[in-house]
Amino acid sequence: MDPVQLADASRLRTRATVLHADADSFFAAVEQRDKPSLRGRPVLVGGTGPRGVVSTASYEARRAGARSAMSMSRARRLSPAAAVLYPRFEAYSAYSRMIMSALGTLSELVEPLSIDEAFVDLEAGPFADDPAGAAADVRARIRELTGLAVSIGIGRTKLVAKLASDAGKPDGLLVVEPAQEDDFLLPLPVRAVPGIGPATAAALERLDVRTVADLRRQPLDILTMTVGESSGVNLFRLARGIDPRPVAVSGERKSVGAERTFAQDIFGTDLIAAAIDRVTDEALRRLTSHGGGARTVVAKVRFADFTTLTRSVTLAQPTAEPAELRAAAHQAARAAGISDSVRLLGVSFHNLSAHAQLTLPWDAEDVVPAVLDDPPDAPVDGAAGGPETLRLLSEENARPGLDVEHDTLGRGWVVHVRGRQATVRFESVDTPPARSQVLDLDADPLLLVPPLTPTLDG
Ligand code: TTP
Ligand code: MG
Repeated sequence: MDPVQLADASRLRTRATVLHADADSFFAAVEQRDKPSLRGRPVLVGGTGPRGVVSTASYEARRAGARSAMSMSRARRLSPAAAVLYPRFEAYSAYSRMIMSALGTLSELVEPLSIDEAFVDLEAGPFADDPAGAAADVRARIRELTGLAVSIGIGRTKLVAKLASDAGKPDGLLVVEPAQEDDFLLPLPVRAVPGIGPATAAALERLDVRTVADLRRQPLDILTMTVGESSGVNLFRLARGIDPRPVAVSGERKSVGAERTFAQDIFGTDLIAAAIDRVTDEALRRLTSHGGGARTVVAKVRFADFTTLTRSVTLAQPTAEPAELRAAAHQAARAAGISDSVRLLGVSFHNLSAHAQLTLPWDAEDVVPAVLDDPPDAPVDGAAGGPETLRLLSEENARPGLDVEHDTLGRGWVVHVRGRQATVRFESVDTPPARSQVLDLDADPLLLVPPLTPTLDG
């Protein structure tokens, strides 16, 4: 493609009608919402063990230098006053659903990118003539429904919309009109541009290219020689704000996996374990090419008599770590109670997460024993323990931030547990902030409970 043709692609859309929304410090903001005593205070969410990694830091903790993907120990040193909390994915998913559904009122075309982020094509809805008004309304609506701040950027392309929402953070709304695009883009550092990773940025730095303006001065052949043909063409376009990608309701994959029917039925622990490994290898290859990690691993087993069982294992947090996923696949297969000849084995990954690889490594101490869940379609045969329903809080299963309930004191969250002494704050989304209280778990048992989550019908 010659440069003229490349530039033509930019004329696809003439108005700034691509909207990008991204919640501010999402996990930490949900924690501050659900835990009133933490509002306005530094919060770190992530692995809480000695080798844990930060998933996100509240803006109060960011002011002290704490960041996503930093080791938790370093973040704690930078922000010693921070509350350090273990992630509660159930709560984040519920808040995410609320945000996505509010965005759905703007247009039929909503493309979620991650748990707290989506593109919306305003041309496909009633607000194409008033993008800024639509954005202000939806931000107010999301705040009312969830209490969360979502930053919004609007531009003619996905590239500009995304950069604009970043530039407006926190709690920002920035519309970049087509005529302002160059003024907005040219001074930005190339590292800020989505799609330019650290390796490409380093290669560009060797050409003295640091800003988008520097990048725009590079001829196409220099770029393709430096970073290869397709990345070079891509950089050439990005530098000119050319991004013809449409907002697409992505047929987002719900799962990836692999299965194998054997030419001859197999039996025996070793053979079956080896077969599980081979099927898992294939499933892992597909997961890797999908990108990201998974939280639930399902094993499917068909016996010689054609009865088929599925069993799943849900991990405490999504992971892209092959060893962890493999162990879960074996655990799920064992739960199916293989004792007979097997015709078919399948392994699939569900609850896929784009961020999983960034949250690694979780420390061994962070790994809550996997929950075995019994899929509703699976015959109940007692081979697998059913889903755990009632769990009493103890030193072993305690993680800071988890929800608990007391007979008379009501709902609260775990600060920490030492021996049989639990420190808890009895507060929740619409109570006043509470002081921490120390309870003796023998006298005052506490139940671990699922988060109270916001719902669309109030
Ligand atoms: P982001 O939107 O990248 O980050 P954020 O919402 O915490 O902060 P902001 O958008 O204001 O800059 O990611 C959304 C959530 O995804 C984040 O709250 C936690 C999770 N996450 C990880 O678990 N690991 C990571 O490395 C990153 C970047 C995010
Ligand atoms: Mg965010």
